[in-house]
Amino acid sequence: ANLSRILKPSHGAQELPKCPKTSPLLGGPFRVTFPATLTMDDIVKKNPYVTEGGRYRPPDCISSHKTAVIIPHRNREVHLKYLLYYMHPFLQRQQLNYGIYIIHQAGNYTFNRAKLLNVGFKEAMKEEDWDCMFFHDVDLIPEDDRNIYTCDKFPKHASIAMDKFLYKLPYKSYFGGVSALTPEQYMKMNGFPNNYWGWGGEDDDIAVRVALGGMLISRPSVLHGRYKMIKHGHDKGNEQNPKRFNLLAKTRRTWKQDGMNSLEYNLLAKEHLPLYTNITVDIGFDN
Ligand code: UDH
Repeated sequence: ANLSRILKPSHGAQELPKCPKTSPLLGGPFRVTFPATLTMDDIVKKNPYVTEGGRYRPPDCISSHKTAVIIPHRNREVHLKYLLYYMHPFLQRQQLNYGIYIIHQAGNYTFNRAKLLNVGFKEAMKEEDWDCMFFHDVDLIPEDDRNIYTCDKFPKHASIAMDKFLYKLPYKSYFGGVSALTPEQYMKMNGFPNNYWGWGGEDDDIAVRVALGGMLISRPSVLHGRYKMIKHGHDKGNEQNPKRFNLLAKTRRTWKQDGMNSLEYNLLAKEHLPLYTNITVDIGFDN
């Protein structure tokens, strides 16, 4: 008898086929609303295949994509709830292996989005060999299934058509909101800057670093890269950064010294919650 047939496992991942190139589960555009009574528990119940830490792999096929979604966060619990409500089913319809990480800045010092994203990259890569990192503001909800959460040949800016900017790029080199890089692309630009405290500038710095790393910016179709921003006011502890223009003028001279290779922080907690991995971090303050 054929030995391989005898030894064939009766169950397990080996028997699953590869997922198709384009997921048959994709819809097109969908309407984003914010149901008032929604709870985290409702979201858990709606996502039975999501495992501890907010991980998922398709139950019926082998995905060739491993995407980590990295979300910088402090004091936006309501936004987080709505983002998770949409994000889990959205990524599942794309048939991706994925994990969701919330990088929570501890304490009341000035917020630092880019440094939190560096921490997210480092901590997520310690857990898994992700092949694509989506850096994702908590208040941006994708509105079309064809906005595929995989990486491109170049760093990708995904949130190119936000409702708040009338579904257009606000300016040509805009790189804020949602972007996606492979670990190789990320390391090529020494990650993101650590020294932008407060609101503004870090996204433009990142765009400059992409160019300094010898890369271009990739974008989805303007029909697909659509996002709804959850309306909010200015956050306490994230006031406009008056130093941002000075910092931005120096990026060319500083990027090789400031970034992943100079990242320092204190990990306070890592929790594998039902819908996401929560990383609480002390990232210090501006000095
Ligand atoms: N973030 C937090 N907590 C904060 C500040 C920022 O979680 O206190 C995160 C969050 O993921 C957010 C991202 O950092 O989506 C970017 O910050 P932001 O939302 O403040 O930036 P944005 O440009 O808003 O979206 C600027 C304030 C707009 C006020 C408009 C009043 N009409």
